[in-house]
Amino acid sequence: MRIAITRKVSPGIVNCELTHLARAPIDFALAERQHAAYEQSLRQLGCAVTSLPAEPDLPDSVFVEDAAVVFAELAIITRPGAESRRPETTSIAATLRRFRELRCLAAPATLDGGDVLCVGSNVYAGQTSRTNAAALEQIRAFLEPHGYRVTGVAVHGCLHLKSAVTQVNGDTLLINPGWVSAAAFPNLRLIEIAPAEPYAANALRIGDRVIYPTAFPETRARLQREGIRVAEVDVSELAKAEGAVTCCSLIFDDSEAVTKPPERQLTRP
Ligand code: CIR
Repeated sequence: MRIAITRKVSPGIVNCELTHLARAPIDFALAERQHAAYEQSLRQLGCAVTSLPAEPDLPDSVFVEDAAVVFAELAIITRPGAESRRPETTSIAATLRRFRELRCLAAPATLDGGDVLCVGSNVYAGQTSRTNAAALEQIRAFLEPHGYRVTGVAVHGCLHLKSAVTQVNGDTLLINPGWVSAAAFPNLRLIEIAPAEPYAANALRIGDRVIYPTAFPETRARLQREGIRVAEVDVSELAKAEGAVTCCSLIFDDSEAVTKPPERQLTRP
């Protein structure tokens, strides 16, 4: 079964971290409704949703993607680049340990899950203000023994690698070539976003569909012309917090789950 871990929107979201956007008023009640519709969309696409309660003291905690990266063999608990976000990992680790062996990043590494794009056994790690070279080394050590190839990718002008590029089907990426070089992804088919929609590269692939924001109709039409099936959601309020559709869930298959690990594997290195 496909599992989706989400977390309700924090009432503190008005104090979220912002890097590339100016602060704009967030309608909290609307953000909650939009998030509930997003969770419903995950269910409609076959996910069993584990929806964690809101964390009033952690403004950005709805963006669960940044706290972990889940692979078939293990889950990596991150050390988020923004200090205010580091406590978010505690409850995510407690949830994920039911499904995977855990590995934890340690200082000086910092990494946000939004910087990790996995395409088969290729793991691309964005080098951004949130994710550093020490993290790249640590995830390489966790993943290479399992046959993954980890490559650092330069990103400019946006928060995360997955603001600039995401996977929309088995061999196809949706990309903003202004923020990440297309040359970083040889052997993959690329669909470029519509130039008038720079934030349009973040799509959430669930099986043979993508969950996709209503805000980018020109890019949506490009996806549909390429045969990609789109389920639309309105995430206008979370977008003001620099969030998009991948950020609000951790998706994985529990048929690949391992038995609960012994305590020693949970210790930070
Ligand atoms: C932050 O700056 O950390 C949040 N306001 C937005 C995080 C969005 N996460 C993501 O794209 N993976």
